[in-house]
This record gives sequence, C-alpha cells and structure tokens, in this order.
Amino acid sequence: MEWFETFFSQLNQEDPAVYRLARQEAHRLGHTLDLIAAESLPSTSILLAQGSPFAVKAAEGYPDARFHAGCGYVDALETLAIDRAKTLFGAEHANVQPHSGVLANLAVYFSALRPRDRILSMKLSHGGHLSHGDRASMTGSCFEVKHYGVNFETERIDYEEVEKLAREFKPKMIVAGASSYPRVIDYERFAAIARDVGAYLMVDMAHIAGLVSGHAIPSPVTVSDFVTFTTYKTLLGGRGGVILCKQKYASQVDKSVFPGCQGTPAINMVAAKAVCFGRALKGDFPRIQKQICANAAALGKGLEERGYRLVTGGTDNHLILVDLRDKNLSGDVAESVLESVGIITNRNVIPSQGENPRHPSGLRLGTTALTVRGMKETEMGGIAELIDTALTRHDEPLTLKRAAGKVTELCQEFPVPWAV
Ligand code: DSN
Repeated sequence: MEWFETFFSQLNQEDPAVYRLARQEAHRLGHTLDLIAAESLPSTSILLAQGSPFAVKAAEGYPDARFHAGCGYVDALETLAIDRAKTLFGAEHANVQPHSGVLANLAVYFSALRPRDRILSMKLSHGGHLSHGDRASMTGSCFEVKHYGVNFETERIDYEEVEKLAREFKPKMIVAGASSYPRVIDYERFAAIARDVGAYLMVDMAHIAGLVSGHAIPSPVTVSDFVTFTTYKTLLGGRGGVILCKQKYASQVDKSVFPGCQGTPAINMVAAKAVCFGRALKGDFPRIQKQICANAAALGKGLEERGYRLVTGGTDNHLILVDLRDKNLSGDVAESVLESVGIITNRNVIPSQGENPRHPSGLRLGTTALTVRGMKETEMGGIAELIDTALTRHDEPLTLKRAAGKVTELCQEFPVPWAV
C-alpha cells in the first residue's frame, strides 16, 4: 500500500533501527493467524487517525472548557466522538479520554468510591481482570475487595454466590465483566443484586463492546450505573478506553478522568475512537459481529470434534477457553508450539485450577482478527484441524513444517491489507 511504503521509507531515513522492527512486525502480522481474544485488526483509517495531526495537541479539559488555546478542531472532534459513542450504545453520557481500559476503570472507582470502600468483583483466575481489584493491581490495594467466581460444575457465574456475598460483604460497588469468560452475563440479575444491597453496578465490557454494539449479545448499558470498555478488541478500533454512565454521574466521572487520573488526553486516539464509532454505526457492522461469534462457535465445535474440552462446553461470544488437561499439555507449551507454526494464542488459567497455577492448563482463542480478514466457519474448521495436528504431533518437525505451510497459504488467501 502506497501510504504504508511512504511511512516506512520516512521511518527508514530517520531511524533505521525502529524501521526494521516496524517492518518485521508488519510482516509478522501478515504471516500469522492472530487468535488473541484481546486483539483485532484495525483498519487503515484507524491507523492513519492515530498518526494524524491530532497527535500534536495538548488539550487539558473538555470541549469548550480547555486549559490550552487552539482547541477549536479538537473540541469538534471530541464532541463528535462523544455523540457517536452515545448513539452507538444508547448511553446518557460518554467520556472518551481514558488512555486505556485500566484507566477507565480507575476513573470510575475514584468517581464513586473513597479509598478502602468495598468492591465485589469476579476473580481473576475465573475470568475476571487485574483491574477489578486483583492483589497484583493497585485497585486491589486502594479498595477492600472480595471476589465471586464460577460454579465448578457449570463453569458459569454463580449468581447465587454473588447474591450471598453481596448481602454479607455489603460492597459499595459490584463489578461485572470478564476477560476470559465465554458466556453471556446476566446484567439484569447483577443490577437486581446491586439494587438489593445499595451498591453501584459497573460493567467492564472491554472484550465484548463490539458484539454489544452489533447486537450480537445483550447490552449492559441501560441497567448499569457505569460501563467501561476499550476500543481495540471486538470494536475493531485503536487502543484506548471509554466510560459510559448515567447523566447524574457525568460530572463526577469527567472530573475523575481529568484532572483526577489523567492529564491531557491523547487526541489522536480520540480521533481513532471517533472513526471506530463511525464505522460501528454503519449498516454492515452487526453482520461482522455476528460472524465473529459464529466463527468462535465453529472453531470450538472443530476442536470438540477432535476431543478437546471447552470450558462451559462452548461459547456465546468471540472467545473459547480450551482445557488441555486431558491432552497432557500445559497452556504455555501449547502456546509456544502453536506460535512455531504461526498460530498466535495465549495460555490461560482454567477456573478449577485454582489461584496462580505454575502452568496454566488452558488456551484462550478469539476469532475477531480472523473474521476481519474475511474468514468464515469453513476456515475455522481448517484452523481447528491445524491446531490439533500441531498440538498432538508437536514432536514431529516435518508435520509442524507442513502445518506452518498451511498457515502461510491461509494468510495469503486472507491477507492483512496493510501488512508487508
Ligand atoms: N485484558 C487483557 C486481555 O484480555 O488479554 C489485555 O487487553
């Protein structure tokens, strides 16, 4: 692509070391199959928006209330991004400035809670997220946190346990949302529990925001006090976080983002968010989102047919969690065998393994990036076969070489438009 070559040639003149790495990364992206559930494949317009003149501007504050001059176009851009986010999700208020999902979560906590207040959230090892009060995150040291988890038999959220814990612990905020949970979450049930104990409900829909916007799965927006998400996963945008909330919390949320948690926003990322929401408001977006789910289901079915056990027995969204214990393989070995043939995945804990196992026994697979490349159920069947071949015959160099060749063929048939 012409713009990409111009970018590379400028970079090469200025900084050959960074140029070489950027070119290698673009080549890696174009010649591997990305099954990381937290990634997608941004369009050329998203990449260009991130590198646009908006990268220059310091713009502390909000539209029409900035601490720097020269913000006329920036104000119009941020207002456009906010309006599009509100329309897309049917939200009363949106803040598009958070640099990341973690910062969006922090800003919500500090907008509604005081240090040491209580949070009830999903356990990391059951599919939650570090920023939901895990010990390793500062969210775990600022607040008093208790975790709920999944039922070991169904491997689904145990709403009765959530209810019981909420009544005993009396949290000020309940957090719903996960990063490796393959099932739809019952937001109405969470909202009822939160109402019952007088807690705020915050939903972190980072992984599934695209699916929600495309009506492929239910939305948490109307029943929650606060919703956070990132734009670079199923929403197919660039990096960065967003907060949605009821109008009555708008001012406290805005103050918590700036000046509470951040300084000047990254206006180039706000530009990419505007482009991302504009794309998601177009007619064919729901079709892509439904295909992401259909592909995840097809990939799961292909693996089940080859004897793999899926956590919860399947998926409602963009990801599957494969339990490798029957296969006598750890997730880290599986991850590196698959990488050696060009299939990029990540190891993950299986809920019943308990906290911090030395070798996670699961593999988390997501279908967003492959779907954006145009792959459908047939290709998912082929990829399930490739995964199985690589994992079961990982000590046969020739078999791995043949599998890598098939990955290359698939990459050529479904190219990444801007990769080299
Ligand atoms: N939340 C992390 C993940 O799910 O992998 C990164 O975005």
